[in-house]
Amino acid sequence: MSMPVEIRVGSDSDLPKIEKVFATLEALGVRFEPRVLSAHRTPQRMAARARELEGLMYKVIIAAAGGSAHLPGMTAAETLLPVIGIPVETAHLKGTDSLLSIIQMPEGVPVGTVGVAQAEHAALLAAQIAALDDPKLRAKIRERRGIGGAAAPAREFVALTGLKAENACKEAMDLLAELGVKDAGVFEPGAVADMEKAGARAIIAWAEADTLSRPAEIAARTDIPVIAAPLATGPVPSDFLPRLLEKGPVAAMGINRPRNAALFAAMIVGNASAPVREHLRAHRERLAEDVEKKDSLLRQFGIRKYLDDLKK
Ligand code: RP5
Repeated sequence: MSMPVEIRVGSDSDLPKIEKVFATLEALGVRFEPRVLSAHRTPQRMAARARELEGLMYKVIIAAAGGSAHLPGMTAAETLLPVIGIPVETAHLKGTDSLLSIIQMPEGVPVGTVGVAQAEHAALLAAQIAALDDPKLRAKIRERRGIGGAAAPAREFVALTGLKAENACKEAMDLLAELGVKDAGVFEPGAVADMEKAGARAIIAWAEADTLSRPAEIAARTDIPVIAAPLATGPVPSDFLPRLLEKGPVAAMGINRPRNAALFAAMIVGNASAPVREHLRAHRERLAEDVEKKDSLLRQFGIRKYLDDLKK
């Protein structure tokens, strides 16, 4: 039997805090491998293991960490599998530190983040991703979550929803096409049944200050993994991300990262499509080349000229 989920924590002190992950996956009959791999204390071991998982046919990684919680992001930098991050609650900052460390990833390397201590949401998301081509497991998840009916079999299709976010939709759809995802379409947020009928493999739900609960409302009606993509035009209040993540299960991106939402959706599609995974690999390589090019120009011209050019 294949092992679809790896669950990694930065310290064994995290294990009791995410116990619901294990209980939920056990109840659904989803196999998993738990590991203690620290981004800071065992960086090489953590990275080497992350690089192996794709070849071992894993489908998704759950990574939990607290405080300066770099494990999910550093794991995501080493793999093209979708990574779900759980911010562990901390004594002094109540997990706000963990949440911000995990969610605000740079463009190119998304982590699908759940709310602070939302271990059950992380497990459900992982199960939903692992179940996309397994009708029996999908039915079990829907039953557990109290979702009636059955979705059409998942095809290479990503649904996007949230009509106010037209630019974000275009950016994400362009990137999905570039990554070789065969089909994508925009729906009204209430049209969850249509997204299910269309055989969506992932749903990208835009959320703005006045629609922060929308991704979770959609997620409440389907077992298709929902990617919550928050958009803002200026500084946001401190409860912006906690409100986005209050309910679920949703895999949230950082603020104003529509391309990361597309990449995360493509990673889910990549579990069932070798060409999409190859496009993701090439995309990741281009990002690295771009950084290397900038570094070599900086060394060539020196800091003064480089800064002058940047300001032009
Ligand atoms: C993080 O630091 C771990 O993931 C854990 O949440 C936190 C504390 O680790 P310990 O000091 O308990 O090992 O990296």
